[in-house]
Amino acid sequence: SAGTKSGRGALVVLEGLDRSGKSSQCARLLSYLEGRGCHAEGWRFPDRGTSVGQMISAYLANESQLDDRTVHLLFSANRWEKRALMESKLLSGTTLIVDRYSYSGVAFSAAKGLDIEWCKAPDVGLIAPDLVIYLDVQPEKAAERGGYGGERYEKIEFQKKVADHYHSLRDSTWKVVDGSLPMETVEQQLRELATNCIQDCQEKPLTNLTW
Ligand code: 2DT
Ligand code: MG
Repeated sequence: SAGTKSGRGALVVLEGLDRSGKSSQCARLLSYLEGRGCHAEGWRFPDRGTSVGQMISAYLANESQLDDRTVHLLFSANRWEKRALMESKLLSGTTLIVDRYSYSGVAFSAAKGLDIEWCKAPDVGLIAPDLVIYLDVQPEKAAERGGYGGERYEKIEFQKKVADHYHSLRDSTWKVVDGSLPMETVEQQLRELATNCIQDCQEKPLTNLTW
């Protein structure tokens, strides 16, 4: 069952625009899995707790200015600095529920006009997710949800471009969930997707992201 440590953990990523409900759904999914005796942890990127993460956080708060390519590479470095820990957690049977990953990295930087292949390159070799859940919410609807927090990127015109780039990144590991449905409905869909994924990948080797 999902509660045994017989195999490796699953790498489950949630993606979506700002205010799409990712963070709340990650928390709900995590407590559900923990309640079922599953070894799981919630992670998020950017991880603002490292020194690279603090540079990113200052940039997002408009407290510092950084060149677009430079900040792109910092976001990627922020995933690379967590790769070894991520691998050891997964191999020891812990499932990781991750709020944003490389897809945010590419979609947000490409929305600034950077070349998409250039954006993908630094993340090649990170651990490939077993499942990417995209919470699909129209940019207009997301903006209505209590507004944005005032960080860089939290502007509707920019979010529309991000949504287009997310769309072009979809592959076979993606499941698109309608994030405008009631919170409990979304939660139920995520429970099923994650539970199936955890079962399915117990015996599968980890693979690297190749795009
Ligand atoms: P949060 O609001 O989820 O903390 O994200 N971003 C994120 C990027 O531009 N590149 C990345 O690689 C990642 C992981 C998305 C803060 C903002 O950072 C953006 C929103
Ligand atoms: Mg945000």
